[in-house]
Amino acid sequence: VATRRNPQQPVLERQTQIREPRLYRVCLLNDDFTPMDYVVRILEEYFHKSHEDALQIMMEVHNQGKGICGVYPFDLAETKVTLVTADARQHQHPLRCTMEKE
Ligand code: NFA
Repeated sequence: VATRRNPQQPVLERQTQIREPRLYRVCLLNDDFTPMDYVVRILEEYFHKSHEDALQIMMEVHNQGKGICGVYPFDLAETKVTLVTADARQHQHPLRCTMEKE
């Protein structure tokens, strides 16, 4: 259903405040069981990383306990967390993927 402009209200006074969406970091957390090559595959497939970048992020997670896969608006971040978690569980890996406010 189309919303109509109130003809009493001049168009020029209907200026709307536009804001950038809040951004969220999507992170992977280390564990002792998920295979390294699987984590690299996840970073390539869901976060569009080059093989080199994927390897580097995977090693950061492995060594530091956590690494950033990407920064996205809420809905995209949430979708990535859901898809990565589903993929990991399907493959019976305990890999955890989380999101946090930038
Ligand atoms: N620590 C895992 C291993 O040694 C690898 C891993 C990296 C797991 C990044 C989770 C995240 N197999």
